Amino acid sequence: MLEGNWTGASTVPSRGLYPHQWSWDSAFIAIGLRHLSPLRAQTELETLLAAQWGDGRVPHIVFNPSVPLDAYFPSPDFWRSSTAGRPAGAPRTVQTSGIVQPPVHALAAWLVHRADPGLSRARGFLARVYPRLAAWHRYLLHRRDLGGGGLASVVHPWEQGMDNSPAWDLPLSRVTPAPARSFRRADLDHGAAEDRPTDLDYGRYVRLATDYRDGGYRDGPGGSRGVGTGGFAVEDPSFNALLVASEHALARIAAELGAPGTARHARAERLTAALVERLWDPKSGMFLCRDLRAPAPDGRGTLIPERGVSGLIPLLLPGLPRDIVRTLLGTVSGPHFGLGTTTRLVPSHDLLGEAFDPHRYWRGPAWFNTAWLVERGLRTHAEHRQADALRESVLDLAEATDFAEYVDPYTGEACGATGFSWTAALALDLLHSDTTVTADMGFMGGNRR
Ligand code: 9WN
Repeated sequence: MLEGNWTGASTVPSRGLYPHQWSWDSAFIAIGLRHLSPLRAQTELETLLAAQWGDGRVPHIVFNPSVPLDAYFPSPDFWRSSTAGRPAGAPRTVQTSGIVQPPVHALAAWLVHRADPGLSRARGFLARVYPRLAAWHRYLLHRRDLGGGGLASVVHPWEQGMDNSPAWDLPLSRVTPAPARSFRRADLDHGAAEDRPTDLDYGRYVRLATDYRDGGYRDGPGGSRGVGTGGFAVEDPSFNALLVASEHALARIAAELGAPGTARHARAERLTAALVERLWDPKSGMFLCRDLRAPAPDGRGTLIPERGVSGLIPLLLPGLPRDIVRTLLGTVSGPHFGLGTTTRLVPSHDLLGEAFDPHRYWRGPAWFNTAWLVERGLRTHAEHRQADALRESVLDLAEATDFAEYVDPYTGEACGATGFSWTAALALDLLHSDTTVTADMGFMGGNRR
């Protein structure tokens, strides 16, 4: 399947629905591909990073020029990266989107390197990707610290990767939708309308992206009042936890290249502390998103009262305080997510939440990338029995659904596209994975320092 979705320099998430290169998909794909072909895994990341902008951002889509414009919306003529994105340093020769996706890339680069260190050294893989990854993290930590509290913000639901999560309903309600007749969705040519976001949600996605583009993709200044340029600014636990994991990976990459990684590890620890300080909600027993645009007297925005799988992903971090780990473990298997009791894979949204829908995009179904992240998290904290069970479910369901994009969390019924690349890649990774990792090592391998 991964062979079939390979285009020569990268892998499409799915042939029909997503016919270009996507940023966080490529990172997950590389993590699986490393077991088949370390060379292709390296190439996957190199192709993505070659489309990096001058300001450091790694675009969420790199467009394939041979795919017709109407195959996916929003297409290159919507984003206009090489013109509207010039002030932010968009490349001239390749068309991209102007928003980002979660920073899984340094983590992927480190894991890819470790799959075949000899090939990696011979090709100078880490030496070539390191400066780009460092610039990418700099962009997120400086230009995107819109709340001024040390975390990166997302300015569009597509940036966080869980596009239609009920967590966005409140911040999106303040965004005036673009008129439905002003754009044509392509996703409904491939997916069932009742499983996909509504037209109203799409109108809001389009408005936010249009405004960002028309402002030259400029990011707002940081500051305690959460001032940015657009109508949507959210601090998300999964996005920031992945940034922490990637910072630790970058430290290991630096050390491998002969530079000390200590400062980066220290930065990752500070980020972890900011994550806890700004997003941990003891009442919910998990991390929540912070809406920086919500009016609040202290200017810090407010926590969004929706439990999404995003709030469980920090489990990935070995440096999380012990009491938080214990609480999170209870939440994963408790009534809101039901892992090991009522659900087969971790649902994307609270089973007991009003918005829960087992089939609609990111409003309840289970995805394989979040299952993989939770499995790695359980493993990191030595919850091997639960991790083994989740690993089995991923392997069973990936095969039984012909590598579905996502599944009904209760029944495992296939939803969305089939032949979905990260489903195959991450199942492959779990097939090959080390099931004996310890909290001290984390799943990245090697000592933490
Ligand atoms: C918008 C490619 C991407 C994933 C996202 C998923 C979906 C796109 C869409 O597909 O988003 O980026 O058109 O819905 O939500 O996580 O990266 O697989």
